[in-house]
Amino acid sequence: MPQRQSIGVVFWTLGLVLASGCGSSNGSKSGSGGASAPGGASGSGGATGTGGTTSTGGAPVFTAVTPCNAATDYATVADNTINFGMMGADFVYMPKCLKVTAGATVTFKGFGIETFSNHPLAPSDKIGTVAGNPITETAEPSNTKTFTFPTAGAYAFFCEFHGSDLGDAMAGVIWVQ
Ligand SMILES: [Cu+2]
Repeated sequence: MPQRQSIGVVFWTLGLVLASGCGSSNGSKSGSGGASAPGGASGSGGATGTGGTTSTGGAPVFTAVTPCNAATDYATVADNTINFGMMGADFVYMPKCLKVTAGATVTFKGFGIETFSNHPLAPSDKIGTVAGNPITETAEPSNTKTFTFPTAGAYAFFCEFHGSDLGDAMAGVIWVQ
């Protein structure tokens, strides 16, 4: 079977080469030969998905995720840092609703002596974009952790001591556009 497949790929590639190498009149002829080769490049389970995040205008659709239920709740900050344990605001993330562009890194930073031991960080598996949330459970005695967000979505997080996976109290959302 692997041999048949690789032969198919060779024919397909050959068809592609011929198609691109020839003029437009006989290029289509070569191309059709390639497309019918066994074990070709066609696959199932393509990239289309349900419940997409793009609107007709192409801009990301806003999705309300507790506690960030309005698009205007989201802040942008120059260093993409979410602080926690700030004096006078010990049990909140600042900002709790952060907007970044796809590919950005976001740093969670404890103020002063506050660490992830005091405020264990976790991704929500109940609200927002659950699949592929780059945030991983972090409970170590350090106060800085950085995550990269390659894909658009609304990624919810919370403090396991002072928040909940439903977005209550010490919790927030990173909206990646
Ligand atoms: Cu906490």
